[in-house]
Amino acid sequence: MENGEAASPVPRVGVAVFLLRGKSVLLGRRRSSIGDSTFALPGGHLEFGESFEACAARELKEETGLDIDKVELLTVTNNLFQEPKPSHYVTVFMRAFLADPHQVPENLEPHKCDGWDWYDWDNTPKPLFSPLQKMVEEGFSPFPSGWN
Ligand code: 8DG
Ligand code: MG
Ligand code: MG
Repeated sequence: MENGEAASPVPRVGVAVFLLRGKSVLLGRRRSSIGDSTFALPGGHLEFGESFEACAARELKEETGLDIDKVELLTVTNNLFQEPKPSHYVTVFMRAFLADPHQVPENLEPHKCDGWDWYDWDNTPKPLFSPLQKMVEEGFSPFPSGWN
């Protein structure tokens, strides 16, 4: 039995990262039992003892090979998923920038993602992963105020 899959289910903590470049954010199409084939941010599960910033940097490195900089907390959302079985994530959304603007994302976990690309936040690809879709509908912006 894996962590978080106990007989009595518990909420888990996800950390998702808005990696910003100009007006765009990095998104990839998920290959996962939760939100399969929807576009989502890079991110993953908070490990025991880990800071949000360290988790963001680790997941970015593992999933895309990118090094990030200026990592900060944006918001937290509470997410319930019914399929493929009930699960509950408290998701911490971070913002970050490329440490080296010349670095290019690589798809390092092709079993979990179809590939990474930059998408204009004003014109996101469809379908978005449900927690992200909800944020778009609520008018959420990951950009610093006065950005562009
Ligand atoms: P890990 O084994 O690398 O720790 O986990 P992962 O396979 O990378 O986990 P994940 O599903 O990518 O992220 C963990 C959870 O975070 C995800 O199942 C639900 C929550 N989550 C959201 N929104 C987003 C998002 O936009 N991107 C990602 N990656 N996770 C998100 O609620
Ligand atoms: Mg991961
Ligand atoms: Mg992930």
